[in-house]
Amino acid sequence: MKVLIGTRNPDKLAEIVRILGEIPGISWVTFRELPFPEVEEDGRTLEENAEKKARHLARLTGLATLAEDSGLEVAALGGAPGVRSARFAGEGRNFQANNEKLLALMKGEWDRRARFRAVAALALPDGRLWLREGALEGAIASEARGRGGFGYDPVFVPEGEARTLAEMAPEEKDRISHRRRALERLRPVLFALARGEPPPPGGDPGSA
Ligand code: ITT
Repeated sequence: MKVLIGTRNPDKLAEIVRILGEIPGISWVTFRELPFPEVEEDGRTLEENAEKKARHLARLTGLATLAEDSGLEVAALGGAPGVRSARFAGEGRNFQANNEKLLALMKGEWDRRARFRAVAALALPDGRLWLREGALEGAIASEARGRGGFGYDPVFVPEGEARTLAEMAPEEKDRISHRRRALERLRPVLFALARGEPPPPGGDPGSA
């Protein structure tokens, strides 16, 4: 069974492929083999955007599609940037500008609690859909540190850690990440579909 990984963000794609690894009976298709167009992310929640991306690309390509929407929720900012994380500092999706804006807004703020959230969606061309969520709790650092990862990793310190995610090795981030947690919850669905067994519940046919 072919499964399209419906992200055009190469950093995210690398993490998804690393986390899911090989699943017998599944071959991954990415935007490199099948350059699909960008899906407009106009939902009010990560769930809405993940579902929209997965359903839209499954319809367009005729392939089972795994998409994911993720974001950083900062308590002192009322949950911002949240669903707007990619474009926090403007349309250009500039990671450094986003981090600078966030650190400026958080300057002098004592409540530094934050959480990464990821919602993974798997859509089949027949309209069935599974949504699974994962989160990683932590805090916003006082300055950017580290060169690994992407996005807000240099300014995010996971709970119980002193280092930012960007200071960790990729495998260390993968062990605890919001993305990991969401994808692990989707793995049983992928396994079952690949084997032709009845998949776990949650395959809402919705409006295909
Ligand atoms: P696709 O829609 O093509 O998947 P995207 O980058 O636009 O790519 P999102 O809309 O889900 O993806 O935006 C997620 C943003 O949230 C991402 O650009 C980062 O700014 C941030 N983010 C998500 N996961 C992250 C992580 O693990 N580390 C750092 N930042 C992350």
